[in-house]
Amino acid sequence: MTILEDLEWRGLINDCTARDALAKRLEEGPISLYCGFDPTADSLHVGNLVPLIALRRFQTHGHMPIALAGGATGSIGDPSGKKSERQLLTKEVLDHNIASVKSQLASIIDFSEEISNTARLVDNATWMAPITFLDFLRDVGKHFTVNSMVAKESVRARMEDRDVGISYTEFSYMLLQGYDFYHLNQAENCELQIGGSDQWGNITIGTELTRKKAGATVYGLTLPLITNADGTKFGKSESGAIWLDPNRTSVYRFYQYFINVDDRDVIRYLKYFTFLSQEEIAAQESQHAENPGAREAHRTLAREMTNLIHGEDATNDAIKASKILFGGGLEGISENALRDVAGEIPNATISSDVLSGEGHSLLDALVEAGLSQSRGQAKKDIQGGGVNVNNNRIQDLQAKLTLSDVHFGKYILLRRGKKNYAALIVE
Ligand code: 383
Repeated sequence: MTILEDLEWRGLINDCTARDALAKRLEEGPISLYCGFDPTADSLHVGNLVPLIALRRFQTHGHMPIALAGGATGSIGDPSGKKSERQLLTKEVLDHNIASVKSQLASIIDFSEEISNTARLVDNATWMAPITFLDFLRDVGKHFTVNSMVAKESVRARMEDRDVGISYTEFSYMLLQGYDFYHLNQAENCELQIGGSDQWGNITIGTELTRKKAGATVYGLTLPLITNADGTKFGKSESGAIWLDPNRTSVYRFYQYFINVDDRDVIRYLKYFTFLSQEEIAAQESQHAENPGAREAHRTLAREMTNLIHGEDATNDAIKASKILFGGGLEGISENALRDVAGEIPNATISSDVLSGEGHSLLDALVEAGLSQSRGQAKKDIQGGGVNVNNNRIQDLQAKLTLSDVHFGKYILLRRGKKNYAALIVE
């Protein structure tokens, strides 16, 4: 399969300029292509993954991906898909965001020197910052009529909402992105820009500018914006966006997000996000149709995604943490996994002095951790056989918690019934 056939089969082509000519060009030999990411936060989120992973798909087919971090464009703010004007970021915030986003970009595509089509990372501030306003107006602005610019979806939507409007600053954004494409074509021989469907207007400004200024043909390809079958926004959970940075979204939550995707979405997402082959996905599809309750396809999706972003060790931790929160034993758990478990459930602190020597009454601990309303209730809970310490059932009313119950010097896991967990954090 060619790269375009692969993308097509995965449902990843939304729109494309001169598709046949692009197909022909791709057959002739490797090309350089790019996708841009603005450092509007200090982490990318799963919504950025489709184009980023697509860069890697092109790379696997021998092409040369360029990831662009928008040091310049990020200081302006893309109006595409935004209902209102963005808050300008301060220089300090931008610098911090750019550094973080750059390192995330570098984790998905292959930057190793050994391969001939090694990836590149560029920052548009490098070439944008030195350009003067006058030069920009003369060399770039002159090629576009305001008439055509206001017709672009990103601007039109904001012009129609008269109360909100659009600043001259954001209005100019498309020209900055357009200039990037021209620049990368001249400097890096870049011939294709990809992005989400929200980027179509900005991408076609670039193809047009490159044709007008250099007489060169370059291509644009957009990928679909992902929608969940239930109509909710992909990549958002109750607690906000699913970020790639594990400090913002724990690896456990990241894994769980994909485990919990709607049954109707799981096969589609395997196609969008993983590198599994057509045959492998077909096998997942028939398994899923036969026995959806086994959630094999979900597990595959969650594992593949977590592996890609966080690596194998963290993925195994997340799987282990998931098992524990569904009643599994703590054997072989790593400190990170247990930390993630503790982060997901209510907790109470307990001093290590209380646990030393004789230890601390489990009855009291259940009350302190908020799992039982009173000592009396705690007794009933234990007698009923529903109380677990570190997921081992305890039926002795006299049971004490001691230092030997503490994992990694810090955690004791309590559970009442099937689902009520609490962590005792030892201090
Ligand atoms: C900047 C300069 C360029 C080319 C692109 C850019 C960034 C672009 C943009 N992209 C979004 C972003 O950064 O704003 N103007 O958050 C998102 N992308 C990708 C994809 C997506 C888009 O990073 O659809 C989702 O992730 O294109 O919204 O020369």
